[in-house]
Parts: sequence; C-alpha cells; structure tokens
Amino acid sequence: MRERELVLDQYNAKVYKNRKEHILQIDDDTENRTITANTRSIPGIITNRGCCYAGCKGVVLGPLKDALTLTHGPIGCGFYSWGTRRNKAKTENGENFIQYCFSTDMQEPDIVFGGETKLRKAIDEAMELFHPKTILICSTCPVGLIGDDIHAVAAEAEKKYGITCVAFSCEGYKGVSQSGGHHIANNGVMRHIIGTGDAPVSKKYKVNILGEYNIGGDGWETERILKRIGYEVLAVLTGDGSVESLRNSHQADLNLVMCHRSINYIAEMMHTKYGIHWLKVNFIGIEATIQTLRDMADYFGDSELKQRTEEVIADELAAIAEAHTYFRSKLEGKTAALYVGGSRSHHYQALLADFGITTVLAGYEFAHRDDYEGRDMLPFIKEDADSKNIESITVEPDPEKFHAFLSKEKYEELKDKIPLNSYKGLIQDMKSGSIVVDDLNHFETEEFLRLLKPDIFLSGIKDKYVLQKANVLSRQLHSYDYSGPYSGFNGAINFARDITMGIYTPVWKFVVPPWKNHSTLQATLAEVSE
Ligand code: CFM
Ligand code: HCA
Repeated sequence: MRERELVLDQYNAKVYKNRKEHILQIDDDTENRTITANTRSIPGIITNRGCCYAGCKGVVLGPLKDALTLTHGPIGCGFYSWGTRRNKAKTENGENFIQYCFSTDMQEPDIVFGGETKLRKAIDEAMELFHPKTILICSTCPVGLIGDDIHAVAAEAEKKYGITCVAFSCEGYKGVSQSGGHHIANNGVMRHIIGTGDAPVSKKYKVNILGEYNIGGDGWETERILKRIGYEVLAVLTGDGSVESLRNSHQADLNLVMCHRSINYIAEMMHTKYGIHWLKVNFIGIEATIQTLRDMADYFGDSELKQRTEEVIADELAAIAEAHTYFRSKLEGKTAALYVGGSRSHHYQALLADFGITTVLAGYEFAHRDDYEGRDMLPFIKEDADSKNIESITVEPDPEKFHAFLSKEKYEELKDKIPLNSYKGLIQDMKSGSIVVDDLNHFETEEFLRLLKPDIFLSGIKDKYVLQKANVLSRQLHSYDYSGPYSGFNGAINFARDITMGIYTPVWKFVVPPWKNHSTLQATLAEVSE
C-alpha cells in the first residue's frame, strides 16, 4: 500500500470519505490530479486553520502602517493578533500604528444591549489620542451575531472627522478559514482606497507588489533588488505598506503578484478597472528570483532594462556564490515536508531545490483548488453555501484612469512566455510519489512523519510541538522563528544557514522525555478521615 492509503485506512468510513478527497499522492497519471479544497474542516479534528477575522485583520489589513485598525469585539481577538505575524514596518511621515493593539473590548452588557455606542466612543478616543487619517474597523464573531451596524458607524465617523473610515464585516465564523477574510479585505480596499489618490508619478517601470507582507523583512530585500535594477515600487500590498501609497497604486504599469491566494482578487479587479496586467512572481529561491526578474524585463521589453537585469543578477549571484556552494554541500539530498497556509508551501519548494532538498509532502491550510491545480481550472470550481457567503464584487473599467501598458497584440505574444494574469498550481510542480494534503491535521502529521521520515518539517506554531516530540527538525515558515529575510539572493542564504544549523544541531534527538524513563502518571491517595 502507498503512504496515502496507509494513513487513510486508519479512519472510520465517514472520515475516510471526507479526507480521501483532500489527500493526493502524485503519480505519473497526469489526468488524475484534482483535490478538494476550501471546504469545512471535520469537527473534532485538530486543524491548523485560523478564522476569517485573522485573514482580514491579521493578514491583509494589519500591515497598513498609517491606518488605525480597530478590532470591534472582545479583547482576546485583538490581543491574539497583536504583533504575532512579524510583518515589519518603518515609520513614515510620523505615522506607524502597527505596534499598537486597538480594540473596543466588548463586555457582556455590550453583547446584550448592542456595541455601537462603544464603537463610536472608541473612535472618538482614537481620534483624540492618535489623529489617524484612516480608521479600519474589523468585526469579530459576536458583532455579526448581535447585528451591530459597523458600516453606519464608519460612515458617521467619516462625516464627523473628515477621515477615511472603512468597516469590514469579517466575523471569524464567516467562510471556512482565513481565506474568506482575505477576500473581504480585498473588496474593502478596492472599493474605498485604491485609485483615490492623484499624486504625480514620473518614473519608468512603475510596479506594485501585491501579496508581500514583509514577514521578517522579505519585502525590503525584494525592493532592494528591484530598486537596483531601476524599478519604481509605487505600493506594496500590504507589507510595510500605507493607505497613502495604495491610493496612488492605480498608476502602475504592472502588478507583481507574490502571494496570489490572499490577493488575487485585487490583482484581477485592478486589471479590469485600470488595465494593469499582473505577473505571478516568486522571490523565494535563487532560481525563482532570477526567473521572475527576467519575466519582468520581458514584460517591459526594454533592452537597457534587460541588460541591467542581467548585470544585477550576475553581481548578486557572485556575492552569494561561496555560501551557496557551502550550504548546498551540507543540505544536498535531504528531504522536506512543507505545511503552511497558502502560497508558501509552493514558493519554498523552489528555495529548497536550490540547495538540493526534495519536497516529499506539501499542503495548504486554506488554499483553493486553483492554488493546487493552477489558475486555468478556476471556471470549474463549484460554489457552495460557504463560498457564496463571501461577497464577490465586480468593477468596471474606469473611463479616466484605464491605461493598459501592453497592447492586445503584445499581451497575446507574451502570455505564453511569462506567467501573465496566471499561475501554476503546486501539484504541477511536485514529483511523482510525493504527497499533497489539504487542511492537514495533527493525526495525519504524525502518521506521515512516521512513513515519510522527512529531515525537515516546515510549518507553524500549532504543530511544531508535534514535530519536535517526534525528534524532527521543525522550522516555522510563518514567523521564520524570528529570523529572516528569506527572500531574494541574500534571503536564500539566511534560510540555508538556519536550516543547516538546525540539521547539524539535532537537540531534540538528545532529549529523552520523562515518560520514557518512568511513569509520569503518579498520584497520592488523599487520606480518608472516618
Ligand atoms: Fe499568503 Fe502569507 Fe501564505 Fe497567507 Fe498566512 Fe503568512 Fe502563510 Mo501565515 S498571506 S497565504 S494567510 S503567503 S499569515 S504571510 S505565513 S498562513 S503561507
Ligand atoms: C494566521 C497567522 C499565521 C499564524 C502562524 C502559525 C501567521 O493564520 O492567522 O500558525 O504559526 O503567519 O502569523 O498564519
């Protein structure tokens, strides 16, 4: 039996029926590579998924440094999303709210009698203390259940203070994971922020970076390389990003899409509304970064830019050559398992391959089928009650601001050469025999560890203890275990150094858990008095 069947066979009939659709073992049959994704987790199973509020507030909106993001709900939601995602930001124009946690701290009486008064008061207090130009309100579960009209309160605040105030109905229970929250955030940013500015931009090669959240400084490393070549980065969505820069982002010539899962909605809407094409990029991995830089140069089609691109690539490669060879000699032949929320489980396979590491298992917490199978299959995704619950907005071409950089003919010529308005799926890049799992749970993690014996397991805080207890090297691919950046040329070396340190310092193998030596189930009987 193959590994997939060995794991699935342990489930009862009902769970088996569900999970068999979410686990795939890649074989040579290229026809049969479909998977079920973006559906509800099985109650009682230990999943690593988060909620809709986490996707909206924590992921997409949280990094916007000049916006005061106010969590309307009990304090736990705001507290948990306070600084845990490592999206770094530098203060600009004196404004940077991301180190704060703003919450209405709802209590029982607010749930019973309504929380709008408290929300209004919180906005007044925020204005008095911080004078923000933008306030973003994010709802948590109870707000949706009691029906507070946060959108009306936001409209009032805009009038009262002359600011931008946008409300997001991203109650945690909406959708099946963080993914619904990404979509809700994309809709609000598109409706209320993008394209509302008119600051003049003059430079050639104007790009936005979409889906780069500057975890561990990744975005800074990417921008450094782009600037060396001569690109002007108008806005980053949303790592170290600002509402101010998003307002003017509609003037770009090209949108670079790093994490498509969290932001493909905006990329597509900006294409329709402003004519801006988007290019799927990957700055994780040496070869991937080189490919992306060449794709970008092909898009602009300028010979000077192409030459400058090659010069920078050669220079950056020379600077890391020695370290690359050294770490490759240490890591070649190792195997890895990757389990993160979305895009990273795909992106990091390129970086691992740079050092000769093979991926034997990869999975996403909340990706959709197109992330696994490629964007071409989008029309075949069937909507269900959960996905219909998340609003999809449509936009029209803007008569004044529409400005396609490529002619129709040029687009047709380029689209088969570079990933324009498209992306491949993770399954398409995985080797025969490897395993793909959607919404991997802790039971399956333990079982696949036993069967596949990967040298490294890259995932997150919720399962790292499972891995460490199994004596397997775990690195957190969400937070980078407080290291980074891992993007671009220098980032690749940082990553290889961290992995090498872990592999050659196998501390967990030397720790003997106390229950292996003696029984830890000890108790004393209380004396019974007569
Ligand atoms: Fe995109 Fe991300 Fe990811 Fe994501 Fe996330 Fe993240 Fe992630 Mo954690 S936006 S899908 S919702 S690349 S927070 S920066 S690490 S699960 S793989
Ligand atoms: C989230 C954020 C998270 C969690 C990380 C983890 C992040 O999904 O709400 O589970 O280790 O990257 O901070 O994905």
